[in-house]
Formats: sequence, structure tokens, C-alpha cells
Amino acid sequence: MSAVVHPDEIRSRFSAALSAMYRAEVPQYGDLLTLVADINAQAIKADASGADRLAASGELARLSEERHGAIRVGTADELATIARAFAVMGMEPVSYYNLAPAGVPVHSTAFRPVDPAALARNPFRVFTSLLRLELIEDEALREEAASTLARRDIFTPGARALIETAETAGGLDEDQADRFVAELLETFRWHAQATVSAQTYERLVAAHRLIADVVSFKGPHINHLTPRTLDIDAAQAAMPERGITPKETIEGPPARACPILLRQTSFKALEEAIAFPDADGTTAGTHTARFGEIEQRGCALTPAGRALYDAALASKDFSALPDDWDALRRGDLAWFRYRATPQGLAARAETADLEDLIALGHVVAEPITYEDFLPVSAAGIFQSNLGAEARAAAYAADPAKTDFEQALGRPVQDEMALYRAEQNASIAATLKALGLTAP
Ligand code: OOG
Ligand code: NI
Repeated sequence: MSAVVHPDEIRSRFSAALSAMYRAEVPQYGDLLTLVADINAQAIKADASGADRLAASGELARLSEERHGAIRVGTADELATIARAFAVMGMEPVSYYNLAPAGVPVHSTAFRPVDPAALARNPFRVFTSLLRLELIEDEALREEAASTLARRDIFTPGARALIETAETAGGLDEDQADRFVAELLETFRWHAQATVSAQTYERLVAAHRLIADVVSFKGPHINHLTPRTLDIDAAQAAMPERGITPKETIEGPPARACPILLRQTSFKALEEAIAFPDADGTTAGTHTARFGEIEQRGCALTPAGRALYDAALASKDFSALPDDWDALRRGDLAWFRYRATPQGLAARAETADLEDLIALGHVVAEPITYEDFLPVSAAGIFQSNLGAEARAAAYAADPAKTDFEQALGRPVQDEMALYRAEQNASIAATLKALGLTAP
């Protein structure tokens, strides 16, 4: 085999190809990309020091390439195979999200790069949900849905073969990598042709719109792609001027001087023409699933910081969560990447205490960007795109993480452990660069 293409490179090619496909399928997504590029250019111009900070941490370089997408799969087998396909692109399942308490019959993970260098190259993430058929109450419908899903293969034979090749040969060469991207793209493509009758579709919609979306088509079409903006309030305000109607509220924390976690907004799903098979050919219908979303990412919070965020979100009182980087760091509420400054490297430090080193200007601490998702926000995004009849009642809220991991074929990674490891590694490297050891 000729030289192996780095998984980061395959991920970048795939993310770009998916974006081009979605842009062709959903022109409003292209409008959103233009809007976000304009807002980001303005934000960079208006805040030069903020832009310098982003550049220093490598965030600026990845910004225009950065996006996440979402798909919903129907079976354990589909989930396990998509996990193998994402692994070819250096993406691993991180975190478990249970959406059942919010009335959405799925549980999910996010496939994303985990290594800081890979994240810096291209942080492409895919929020991937598995339908929980066991939450359909009507037994006949549940069985019909299960047998419909059992009949489909969401992967092309070429994609399956290339996943095998990557696993056995330890990677893909140039030609294989390009073919892999093209073949895997088919899994994410929209199909206007439903695989179930109009009657079955209606019964699935009555059980839950999301069930109809997963079961009625040949594959798990990409349902949105989300570029990253530096100023979501400006983007939300500018959407109507560009003929895009945003959802009413921005999900996540309120606007702050020190952005944390994730703030998201979207435009409502489009009503699209589809065709149902029937005895004499096809019947015309419509389906709403695909939408556009934008997000602003801030600093990742520690478990203590996250507990404060969750309490603040529930009470709508964010005053307990300091809006100040030093306070967030000293309180162990957020994760930081430490770095020795040129001044620190030139000096002979008398102390190995990080806070003292920061006060002396020998070390700086940069916030680590949150690379994951928020279950309450995700539920809000799902709900706002399921149409007026969306069911608000919660399903029995058992966290079925073990079932999910069994379907996936492996455990999901703990997001907090990843952030902790990055912070600890940066501290060790900083102290080493300064000729110090941890106190
Ligand atoms: C996924 C919704 C979750 C986000 O950004 O929180 C999500 C879906 O609608 O399939 O993408
Ligand atoms: Ni999203």
C-alpha cells in the first residue's frame, strides 16, 4: 500500500465534502455560512486582542473549517458500524446524552477527535443519536418499525469494504481515502423517496415525528450542519435581515464577558417534498427534518463549574457562576491550558506555584474550548424542529447508558477526563519548560 493518509486529513476532506453536499441540498445552509463568515470577520475587526488570543490558542486557524453535524440511526448495528467509520477519521464517541426525559426517544453520543493536536487541525464532530424503539408504546407499530429498519443497509458495499481495509491495513492510501469519503457521503445523503407507505408514515408521526424521520427513509440523512460563530447575539439579530427566521431563543448560557460552554440557535426545519411508495407508483407528501444551526463555543467547565451551570440554568440565576477568568480558574470551575511566557522562559523563577507564576507574568492560562454538547440545549434543538405536534411529555427517564454502549460496541469516553488530561499535560509541560517541578 502507498502512504497512509492521516485520519485528520480524511476527517477534513469528509467534513468539507459533507458541507458542500448539504449546501447544495439546503441552500439556506449556504446563507448561514455567509452570515457567520461576515459576523466573524466583524468580530475579529472589532476585538483585535480577542482575535490575538484566539490565534495564540490555534482557534482562529480552525474557525472557518469548524462545524458539527447530526444524524439519527435506527439500530445497534448501524450505530456500531458508524462508530467504525468515524474511527477511520480519528473520531471517537465522547459522552452519553439521554434525551428521553425531554420527551425525545433517543440517546446519543458525539463522535469527535479527542487529541488536542487533532482538535486543532479540525474539530469536526457528529452528534449521533440512536432511536429507542422500545419507547414506542404500540406493539404492532414497534414491530413494523423494527422490521423496516432491519431491511435497510445505510452503508454502501464500498464504504463497508473500505472500513475493513482501514481496520486491517491500519489506514487508507490516497485513492482509498477519497473513495471512502465519497462512499460514506452516501450514508448522509437526503432521500426524497420514503421507504414506507403514507399510512405507515402517518402512524409513525403519530407515535413521534422523530420515529418517522428515522424509520421512513433509506438512510440517516444529515439533519443539520453547524458553523461556529464568534458572536451569536449578532448572528441571531442579523438572521431576519438575511431572510432567515431563527428560533425564538438562544440555547445555553446567557451572553457573558467570559464565554462558557456552548450557545446555539437555529432556523426551523424546512418542509420538504417527499414521495411514498404505493400500489400504483407514488403518493406525494412532505417531511420536516432538516434545519440550520449556528453556535458559539466558550470555555469547558470542570464538574464543579458544570454543577453551578446546571443549577443556574434550572433557576435562571447565573450569579453564582463568576464571569471572570481568574475567578473561574482559582475556583477550579473551568479548564485551562497553561503556557510559559517568553518572560518566564528568560527569568529564573523562584517559585513553582502556578498562581504566583501567573502573577509574575511567567505563565499564562488560556481557557480550553468546550468541544462537547449540552443535553438541555440538544433537547431544545430537537423540539424546535419537530413541528407543532412535538410531544412534550417525558419518557421514562432511565439512563440507558449501558444499553447504548452495548449497541455501540464500546464505552463512550468521559469528556471531563479528556479536559483534565489536557490541563494536567499543559501544567507539566509548562513547569518543565521553566525548569521547575510540581510543588
Ligand atoms: C441533534 C440535536 C442536538 C446539538 O447541537 O445540540 C444537536 C438532532 O437534532 O439530531 O445537534
Ligand atoms: Ni447541533
